[in-house]
Amino acid sequence: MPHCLLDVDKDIPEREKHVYIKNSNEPRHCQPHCNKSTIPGSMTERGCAFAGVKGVITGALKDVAHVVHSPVGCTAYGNGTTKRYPTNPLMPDGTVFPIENFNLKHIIGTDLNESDVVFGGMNKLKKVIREAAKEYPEANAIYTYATCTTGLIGDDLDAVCKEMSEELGKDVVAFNAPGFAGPTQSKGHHVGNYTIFSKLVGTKEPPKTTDYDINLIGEYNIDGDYWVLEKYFKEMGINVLSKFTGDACHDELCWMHKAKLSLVRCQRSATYVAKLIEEKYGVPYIKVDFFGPRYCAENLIAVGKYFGKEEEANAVIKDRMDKIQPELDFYKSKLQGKKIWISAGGPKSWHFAEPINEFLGMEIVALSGLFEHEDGYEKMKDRAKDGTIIIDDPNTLEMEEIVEKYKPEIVLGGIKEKYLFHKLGVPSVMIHSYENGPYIGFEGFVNMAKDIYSAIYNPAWKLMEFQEEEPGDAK
Ligand code: CFM
Repeated sequence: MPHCLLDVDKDIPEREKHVYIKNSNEPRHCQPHCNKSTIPGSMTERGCAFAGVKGVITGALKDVAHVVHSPVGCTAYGNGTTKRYPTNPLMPDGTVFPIENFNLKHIIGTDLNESDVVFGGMNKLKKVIREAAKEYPEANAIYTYATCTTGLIGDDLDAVCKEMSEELGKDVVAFNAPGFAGPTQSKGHHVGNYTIFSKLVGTKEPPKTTDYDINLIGEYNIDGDYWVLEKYFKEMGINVLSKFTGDACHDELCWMHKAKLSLVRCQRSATYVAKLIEEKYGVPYIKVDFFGPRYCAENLIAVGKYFGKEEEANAVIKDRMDKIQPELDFYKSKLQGKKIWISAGGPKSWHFAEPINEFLGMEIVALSGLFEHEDGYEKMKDRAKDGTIIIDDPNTLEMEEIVEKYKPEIVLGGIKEKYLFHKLGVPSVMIHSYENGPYIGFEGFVNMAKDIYSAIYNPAWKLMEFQEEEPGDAK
């Protein structure tokens, strides 16, 4: 079946398959190929498996020291300052964690060199773990990470961590997701989930429990998203016992087996751990979506129903909708009919597609993902109208062509492509780490609408003039 291809992919069959144009007459299984290795030469924006575990799953924890077993490059890449995970210093037992002295933004590297690669780096890893424990005595645990180099030379991180846990008297955990372990960061999410489940869940007890305890899984508190949801749950009388992992501490992961219900917020990166907890400890889980007013309301009601707190859920919804409705109406009047491309890792592309159309009246012309799997592309497909281009792991040339052909008036994307779009004269708002977030929940959706509005209506775009290049211009 011939796909409507992008011109730049005409002679690249491996890429052609990753591009799909929504056509509701086609069978359900028609969708872009995904979760496959990027082809050499394609300028991907994906992250590696190590980025998936450290940059997504564990980096948000407030009281953990991270030791990256690698040459210095991976350490620079994994530095937490690039990710916006704010944390509150309050610990579950009411004490205050000294975040200022600790600086969770730092990671500690083993700085492998050639002789370590030849003779093995395990002794160096031990030395660095000891140094980390000394440098950050407040850290309640130390996590260490394999990387491509240590994966290749075969250093046994588990053995080192076992020895160091005994020596230091605190949890030292090995995350074995060397960069090459899978095609994308998604493999690192997977390893992170299994490691946390097998090494930590069930090893500690919470200071107290209630009948309304939940695990909020796959919520990383990007630009304060978790704090929005936390308020809703508090007002409903529901207690977040553990977060996985935004604004969380190490111990919370260890007592996730004690909750009454798990909510899975990011279903790509964290459904695994919820399933494992259900299988072993009988804690049921539900997949939830709090992006956009309608999903947020529906899912708060679902959680409310589970705990017999539907009325409380309705009260939260009414209060927030009353507050945001006038602003929503304003932004809709300004954004109605504008064309938009949503380009996230995967989940946010399907979370936001319908709300942006329903509440802001915008027309989705393109959806894309970096590491999404079949189930996620199926959702993108279900939520797009015919003719929408759905593309997996787009490269720069493809992005340029999509801008040219589909003419989005704004792209929701990441920092890696933001300035590419700006150079093409198209405003771009960061949907990964946000501009002026949080973007979740009722008020979060208004924050996003406001950022989209100010980006599109910024008078700077009128000043851009495009001149056709004359042949011979480039000297
Ligand atoms: Fe989940 Fe996320 Fe996302 Fe993600 Fe990401 Fe992200 Fe994302 Mo950027 S955990 S999959 S690996 S919702 S960092 S907060 S925005 S690509 S769609």
